[in-house]
Amino acid sequence: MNSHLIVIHGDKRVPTDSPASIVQTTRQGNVLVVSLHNPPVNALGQPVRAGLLAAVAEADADPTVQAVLIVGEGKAFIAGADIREFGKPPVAPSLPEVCNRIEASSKIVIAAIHGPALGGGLEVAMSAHYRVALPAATLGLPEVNLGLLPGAGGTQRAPRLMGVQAAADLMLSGKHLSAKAALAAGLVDKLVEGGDAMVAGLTHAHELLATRAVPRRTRDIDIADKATALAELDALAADTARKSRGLFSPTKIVECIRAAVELPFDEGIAKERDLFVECLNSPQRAGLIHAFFAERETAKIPEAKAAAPRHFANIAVIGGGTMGAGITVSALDAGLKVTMIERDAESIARGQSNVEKVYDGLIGKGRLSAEAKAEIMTRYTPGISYDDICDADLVIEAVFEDIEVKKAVFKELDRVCKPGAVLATNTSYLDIDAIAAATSRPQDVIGLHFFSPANIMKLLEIVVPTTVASDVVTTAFELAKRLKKVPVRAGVCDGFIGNRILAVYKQAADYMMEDGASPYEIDEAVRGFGYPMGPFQVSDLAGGDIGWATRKRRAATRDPRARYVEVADRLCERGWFGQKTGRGFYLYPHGARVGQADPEVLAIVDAERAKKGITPRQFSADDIIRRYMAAMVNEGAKVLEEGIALRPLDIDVTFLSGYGFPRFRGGPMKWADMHGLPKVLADIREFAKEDALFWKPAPLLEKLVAEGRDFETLNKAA
Ligand code: 3H9
Repeated sequence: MNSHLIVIHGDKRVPTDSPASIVQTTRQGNVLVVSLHNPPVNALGQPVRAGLLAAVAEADADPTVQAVLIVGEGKAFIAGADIREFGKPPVAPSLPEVCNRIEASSKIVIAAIHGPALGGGLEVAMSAHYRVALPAATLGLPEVNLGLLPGAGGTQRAPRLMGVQAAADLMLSGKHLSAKAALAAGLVDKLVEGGDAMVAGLTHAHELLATRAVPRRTRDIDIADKATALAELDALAADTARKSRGLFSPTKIVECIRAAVELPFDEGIAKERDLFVECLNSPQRAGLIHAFFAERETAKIPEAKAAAPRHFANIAVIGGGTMGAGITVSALDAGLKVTMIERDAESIARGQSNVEKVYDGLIGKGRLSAEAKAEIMTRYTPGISYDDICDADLVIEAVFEDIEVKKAVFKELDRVCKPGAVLATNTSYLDIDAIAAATSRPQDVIGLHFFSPANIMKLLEIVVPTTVASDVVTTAFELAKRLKKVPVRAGVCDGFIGNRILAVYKQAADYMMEDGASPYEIDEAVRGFGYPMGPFQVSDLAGGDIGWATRKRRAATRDPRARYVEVADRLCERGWFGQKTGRGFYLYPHGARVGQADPEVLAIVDAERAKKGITPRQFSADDIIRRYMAAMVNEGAKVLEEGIALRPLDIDVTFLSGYGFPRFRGGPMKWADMHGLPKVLADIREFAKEDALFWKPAPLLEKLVAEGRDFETLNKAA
């Protein structure tokens, strides 16, 4: 018995320095089985680390132990470091220390992997001397997705086990390898088809002991052909710097791998530690980890406690245009049956062809077989009569964005659909309370706002009208899960969460354009912030006519005192709707997808300025971002205080998943917290000197600043 004092609980022996049930050691003959039980995913929190350290010490001190087997209970082997600990003061023992101790053990150590072995989880496995996997195992080093690098020896051990290129690919992509792929890559020694981790691990341990196997330490493996590896790393470093678009950790990962090739193991580990700490302290880590948890929080809604989802298997989609077809593909991909309804034979043929086009595209790229497409299409039924959907469990309307057209559709749905069917509208702006009121069953009506292309975009705004039943809301969240979407609960208002806030920061961009910044300067500044595109490029991609229709619809209710920029209207009047017409804010000669600056657009902007007597002034990239973000955050705060969004994190996820907001900044509200709410409010007050109506500070923002709080306090309170 060693100094960590092992207490006997029945046949379970539990280290006293870890909570009783988290790390358990059991003797199976001469093998010490160390099983981790830290639900939900066996993350390597402090008690787990302490328990592992104690278990190895126990094994080393006990001459009757000849092998150690590490297994995880539940679904995961180990999903990595406990992400919730990052940003808090570190508590010993550190994970690198635990991994080094496992590797140094005088007894052979085997890891038996039956589920996710990710990040620190794979680092533990790579520190073991032997690895066996079951078919459901997934192995990866996804730290890059959290703004980190593998910091417990992963950058040094993975290249030794699987080669420099494969290890770099694993770490830079963050992808998870299947058990088979991990075997092929040399990450595991053996794939066992049947049984559980304990049986597979014990069997392997006994086989190893029978052959008198000794500890086989990954640190002792030589990296072959170092000269070639270093040349490959030079190319990789250049490629990574180009592709990582402002991300911090990918280039550091490459530096660590270089250290693995050039330096002795312990020096490589020291280098990895330094660079890991740099990543840990970077704001990108905070933003990316916020995004990770926020995406899991949005499904936690008040209705979940009150009501189980309704059953659904048969979906109906009304409308076969771009949106309807995208929604249909999304549902078919999730294994659901879909009936698509259009008004006549010609329209439904077009709808079906829109669906088939998606699959044919995948076949063309070699990502789908013709047989797989045929199987998918057996679940698709075209129809031109509402009576064809009397059995549908859930209907999604995706017709023309006009309230009267939508109300007429819902009257028909009310007439034909079975009692209890969920009736959803895909409107992106309209009043869903009014649509619900057009039926005799407003409790069944909800908004499902998909984003285009609906089969690809992750965001699904679930818009909850006042009259809807709780189980309809939970059904919508269940559907999102089936479709692998990121759901966000929103209340009813013009534009819900996303488009409402978008309309305001787009306005701020228009004001800057009229006051002196060119649309190209604004787009460049926004790209520099981390967006893939600027607002004027987005407008050209979406089609200028869409925004034009919205502006016309809003014209009657627009505050007459509000400033209105007419540049986009001038372009639309000329038929310049963006990419699809060959010009918009940019020129797209010969169908080009990347636009060129257009002097005629600049002349139109100048003419508009002159008309209003505006003398153009300079805006730096920083000026542009300050206004752009202040408008976004201020409207976000208004959306929160009106209860349109449940929590600031719901706004963050909306913009991360649906509007291209740079993930490493965590979302607009997280950005505001990190930037400092007092600074955001001070900017708004300064801008209000020019236009007090537009730059009216949200009372919630003022309140938070006055109380010294931030948006995170609201996330925590919810
Ligand atoms: C790392 O290891 C750094 C080291 O290299 C160096 C250290 C020095 N920690 O996703 P799910 C929670 S960095 C804490 O819904 P699934 C999650 O929030 C880490 N919590 O389930 C959720 O909680 P709740 C590298 C974690 O079945 C619950 O578990 N590892 C962690 O769809 C269920 O999660 C990664 O990046 C964690 N590490 O997917 C892996 N992981 O129920 C991150 C999960 O309260 N994890 N939670 O909402 C994943 O990719 C997925 O969670 C996994 C399961 C595939 C494992």
